[in-house]
Amino acid sequence: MRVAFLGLGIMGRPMAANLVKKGHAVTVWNRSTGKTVDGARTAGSPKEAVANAEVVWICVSDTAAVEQVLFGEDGVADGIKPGTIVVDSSTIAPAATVRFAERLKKQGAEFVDAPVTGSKIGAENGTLIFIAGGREETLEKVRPLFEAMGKQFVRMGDVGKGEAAKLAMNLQIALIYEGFAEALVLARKLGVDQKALFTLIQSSMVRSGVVDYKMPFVEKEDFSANFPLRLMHKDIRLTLEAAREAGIELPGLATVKQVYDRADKAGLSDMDYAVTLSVLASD
Ligand code: NA7
Repeated sequence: MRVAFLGLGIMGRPMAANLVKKGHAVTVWNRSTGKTVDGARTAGSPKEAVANAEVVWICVSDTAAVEQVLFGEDGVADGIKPGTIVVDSSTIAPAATVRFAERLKKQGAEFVDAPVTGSKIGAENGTLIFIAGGREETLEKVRPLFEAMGKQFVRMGDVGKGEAAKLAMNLQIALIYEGFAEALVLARKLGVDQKALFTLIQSSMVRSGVVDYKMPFVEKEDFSANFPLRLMHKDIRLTLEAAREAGIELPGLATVKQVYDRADKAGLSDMDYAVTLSVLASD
C-alpha cells in the first residue's frame, strides 16, 4: 500500500522500517530533519507526504503534536484526498481524537486511533499490539499494515476507544512498575538479596509482563529510554484528565504521579520510566 508515515521517534522509525521491509511504498516525514528510513522516500512536510497516500500513519509525542501534524501549516488536512485513511498510533486524549476524526471526516477521510503496546522492542521486532478504535471495515482495510508492524490488533470500539483503552493499559503499567520498584527499595533496606528476590518474583503469582520486561534493565541499572519517563508522565496526566472528565478519582495513579513529578524535577524525563526506582531509592 502507499503509506505516508509521519513521526520518526523511538517508535515511529522502526515501525516505518517494518512497513518498507514488507514491501509497502512508504513516504516518511519528521519535524526535525535528518531522520530517514532506508528504502522510504522523505517528504518536506506532512502535506507533501500525504499527497499520494492511501493511508497516513502518525506516531508523534502528544495531543498538541498530532493537532499540529494534522491541521498546522502544510499539515495533513492541506494535502489529503477523500477516501484516505488516517491512523494515529500516538497516545493522546480520547476526546481530542474524536474531534480530530470529525474534522477530517468533513474532508472525506476516515480516522482510526491505534495506539500501541510493546514499547521499543515491540516496534523493532514488529510485535506491537495495536489498540484500535474505528469502523470495522476501515480496520480491515489497514490489516496488512497492522500485520507488518505488529502481532495483533484489537478493536476496542469506535474512534476514541483505542486511546481510552490505551490509557487504561498504561495506568496498570505505571502501577505495576511502581509496586515492583517500591518492593525492591523496601527489600534492599531490609537486607534481602536482590537476585533471590527476582527468582522468587519470577516463580510466584507476582510475576508479570511488565516486570519480565523491566527486570533485566533494572539488574543492569540501564535506564536509557525504551519508554521515556516524559511520555509515561504525559500518559498519567492524560489518564487523570480523562478520569476527571468521567467524574471518577484514581487515587493510586494520582499518588504515582507525585513520583513522576519528582523525577521530572530531578531532570530524569528523558530516561526510561524505570528510573523512578532511583527516585524512590534516593529517599
Ligand atoms: P519520541 O521518540 O519522543 O518521538 C516523538 C516524535 O514526535 C518525534 O518524531 C518528534 O519529532 C515528533 N513531534 C513532537 N512534537 C511534534 C510536533 N509539535 N509536531 C510534529 N512532530 C512532533 O516518542 P516515541 O516514538 O517513543 O512515542 C511516540 C508516541 O507513541 C507517543 O505518543 C507515545 O506515548 C507512544 P522530532 O524528531 O522531535 O522533531
